[in-house]
Amino acid sequence: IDMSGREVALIGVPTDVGASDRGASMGPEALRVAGLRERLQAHGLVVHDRGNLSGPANPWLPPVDGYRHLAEVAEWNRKAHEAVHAELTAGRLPIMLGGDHCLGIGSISAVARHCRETGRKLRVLWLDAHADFNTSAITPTGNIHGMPVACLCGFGPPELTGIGGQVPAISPKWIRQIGIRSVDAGEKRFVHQNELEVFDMRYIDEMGMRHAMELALATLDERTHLHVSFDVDFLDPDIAPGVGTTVPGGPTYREAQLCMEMIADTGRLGSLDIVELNPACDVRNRTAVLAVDLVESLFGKSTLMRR
Ligand code: HAR
Ligand code: MN
Ligand code: MN
Ligand code: MN
Repeated sequence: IDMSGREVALIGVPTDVGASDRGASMGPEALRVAGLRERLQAHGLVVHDRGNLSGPANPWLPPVDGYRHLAEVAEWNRKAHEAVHAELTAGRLPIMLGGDHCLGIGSISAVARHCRETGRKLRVLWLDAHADFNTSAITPTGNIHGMPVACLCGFGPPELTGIGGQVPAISPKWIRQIGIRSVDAGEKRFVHQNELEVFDMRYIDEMGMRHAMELALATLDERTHLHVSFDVDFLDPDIAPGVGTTVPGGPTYREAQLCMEMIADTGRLGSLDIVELNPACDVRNRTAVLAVDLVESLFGKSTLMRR
């Protein structure tokens, strides 16, 4: 798949209001310092760096009624939604640089709206250690970065579920989760109840990344828009220490590369989030460099073998 000539837009969304560790707000700049723009350009992509959106400061308050910083999370997500939607409408491929994963609400609701407007089907690949399917009733923390998948499926406060003008924004049937290995007790029941398709680490251990991705990418066609929501804590912390919520036992370097390469091979990638990178936890920006390396593969970094 040759992506050269394709226009992409980098949208920095520097906030950590959805998390309980500070620092994901520095993610966009760390990805730029790691050479994201230059590496994509080297593959022939036409890159527009839109700089960073601005929004409310992190008030650093405890949760209220099961949500921490709900008003601030809603404001950042409304802004992310509009920015992502504008790029899609203009025919560009948006890459949202988070920021914590609460921003998946704004980004993916924009992609869903674009798909409604253009008669496309949507498939969301959620690469993460976490299912992010909590609600205010079951969250152990109140952190909204643990809730974006539930909010997108219509389970959440109207300030978040209503972004993009249709509730729910997406169906659980459109989602494939990969790399999952930390799910809270109530969240686990809710994931099963809603029949989310999850390729957890046990599945990847037993069946391999190749088989997991074959199933996650099955039944795509030329009308499918593929959105990848890449939470950097998907990766094993041995190779990716720069996240606030590390969970041991994640994909290795090669497993993660294969995952990205198989997505690239579909030729259906239409939008991307890179979230939860936390430079305050990183070691000399190595996690940002790794994330950029994986994103290159997502855009078809050439291998020697022609398949
Ligand atoms: N499940 C936990 C919670 O709800 C931890 C969620 C952490 N989320 C992220 N993004 N880091 O996946 O608080
Ligand atoms: Mn190349
Ligand atoms: Mn996440
Ligand atoms: Mn996560």
